[in-house]
Order: sequence, then structure tokens, then C-alpha cells
Amino acid sequence: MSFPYELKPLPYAYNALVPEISEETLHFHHDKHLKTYVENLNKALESYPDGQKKSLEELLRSLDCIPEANRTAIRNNGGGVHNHELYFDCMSPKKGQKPAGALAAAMDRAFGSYDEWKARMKAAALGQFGSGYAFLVCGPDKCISVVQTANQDSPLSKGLTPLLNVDIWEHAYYLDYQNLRASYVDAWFNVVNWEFVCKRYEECR
Ligand code: MN3
Repeated sequence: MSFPYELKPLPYAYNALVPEISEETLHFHHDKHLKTYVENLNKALESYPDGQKKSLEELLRSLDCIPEANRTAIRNNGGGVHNHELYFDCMSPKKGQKPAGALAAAMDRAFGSYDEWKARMKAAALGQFGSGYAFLVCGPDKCISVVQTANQDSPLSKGLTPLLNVDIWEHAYYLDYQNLRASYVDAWFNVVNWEFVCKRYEECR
């Protein structure tokens, strides 16, 4: 991915995740929210030609190298693009998947079991005050862990590789679950694209 950024199509039909996530939510979330982040990221890069030559991951990994005048806009909108593309890619109409292979083994080592990981991920999602994400990440030591981030901050900016995320901004779930973030997170576990997440882990380890 590089400048000028384009709105990547949703990788499945808008009604593919019903009933966990409604068609209406995916239309708003992808067509309005993500689109705005893409447009604002391009705007933020217009006055920063050096940044146009870098990949989005490079920008987010080295926010400190970005001139102050452009930094906050790139942190928020670049994070908004990267986090949302990952979020949409990490869901699948092939429901009820479970982690397999090397990632399943790493999760057992790090968390004890898949169910323990779920409890940890849910606690991170519910414990994030206000808007943000819960992530499964891979560290420079190749160890995996669960972290939470505020707003559109990316784990890339802390030297971590994001493997999987759940968006806990209200726009991700309010139409379907109103204020019941826990019910949304419970349903989200059923639509995780573990096939995709396992591949990401293979690439980062
Ligand atoms: Mn969102």
C-alpha cells in the first residue's frame, strides 16, 4: 500500500457476516468511516512528499520521523486505514474457525489455551476506555501477546506486528448491539478469519 491510497473493497459481500455483523453496519463502517480515513490520509500526505514514497507500514513504524505538522494526521488517519483493512480482512463468512498449526501452538504457550486467549482478548476489548482496538500481536522476540490501543493508534508504532484486531469504536457495533460491547465481542469471535491470521503469523515469525 502506498500513496495515493485507495478504498480497498470489502473482501466479502456486505451481508456475508449476518447475523454477527449486519449489512447496514458494514456499509457504514467500510463505505463511510474507512473511506474518510483514506481521504484524510491522502490529504495529510499532500504536504509531505517524502512520506508519499514510504509504505503505510513504514510511516506507522516511524512516526517520530514525520514532521510535526503532518504527524498527528498521519497517526490518526494512517492508523485508521491500516487498522480497518486488517479488521475487515480478519473476518470471514466461513464462520466458527479456530486457530491451527504454529499459531495455535504459540497461543497455547502464551495463554494456556484458546479459551484463555478469548478471555484475555475480551477483557482487553472491554477494558479499553472509549474508542480503540484489542489486538493479538507478534513482538520483535516473536512472542505473541494481547494489547489494547486507543483511538486509531497502531501497534506498529510500538514495534509490534498486528496479527488480528477487533474494532471497539461504537460505529463498529452500535447499530447491531447498541451499548452491549460484550455481546458484539462474543459474536465477533465466531467470524474471525483464522486462516488469514495464521498466515500472518507464519510471515512474522
Ligand atoms: Mn472502525
